[in-house]
Amino acid sequence: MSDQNHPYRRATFMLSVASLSQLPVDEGAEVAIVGRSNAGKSSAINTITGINALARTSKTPGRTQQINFFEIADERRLADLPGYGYAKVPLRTKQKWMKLIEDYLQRRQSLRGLIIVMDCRRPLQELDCQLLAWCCAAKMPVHLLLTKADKLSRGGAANVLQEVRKEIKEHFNASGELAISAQLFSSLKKTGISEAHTCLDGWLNFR
Ligand SMILES: Nc1nc2c(ncn2[C@@H]2O[C@H](COP(=O)(O)OP(=O)(O)OP(=O)(O)O)[C@@H](O)[C@H]2O)c(=O)[nH]1
Ligand SMILES: [Mg+2]
Repeated sequence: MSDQNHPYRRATFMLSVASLSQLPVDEGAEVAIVGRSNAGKSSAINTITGINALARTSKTPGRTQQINFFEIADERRLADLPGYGYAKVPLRTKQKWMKLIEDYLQRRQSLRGLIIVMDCRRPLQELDCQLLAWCCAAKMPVHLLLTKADKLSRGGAANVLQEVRKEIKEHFNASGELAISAQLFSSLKKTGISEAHTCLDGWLNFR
């Protein structure tokens, strides 16, 4: 599929939910974008779809406090989850978000995979690892998007990618039976888009 003609450019905002009783019908295929607060999740959605203001981004961490759904095609969705781990929000709010994320992950039948977005300067933080461990236990496919790659030199970014792949192999996927992939990405420089599309194409059945 050529870069200009990908299905993601037809994405539209569906709805925003603050509780799981409001989730869209659990049918078809869905991919969730998760990660630490301020990692660049919403920016990645905009870059992947090529639609600038589709998902709201912010310099203030903790901007996305609800689950935002985007429809790519009939019964194919992306879900932008609230970021976890932001230190400055009150504990109760933090717990509420974490619970929303966990409940969503546990009950969502149409979930085909998780894109875990990590700032490539701070990959595999504690909560990322907790989430990865959960995915391994649930045999949920994961794609690690190491974003803000523009903040590192080319060689530095390549090293991070290599390190992350090594960590995954050693600590999370020793048997090699799980589908965990990783890539570099930059919303600023618009790099890594086609690699991300290839992953989504597989999960959302666009092949
Ligand atoms: N240099 C650079 N900055 C980025 C990149 N992606 C995101 N940012 C910046 O990082 C900040 C956070 O981006 P968001 O996309 O809002 O992050 P988020 O993960 O959705 O944040 P929450 O919704 O608060 O959890 C913004 O100031 C973005 O402009 C990138 O690839 N490169
Ligand atoms: Mg966001």
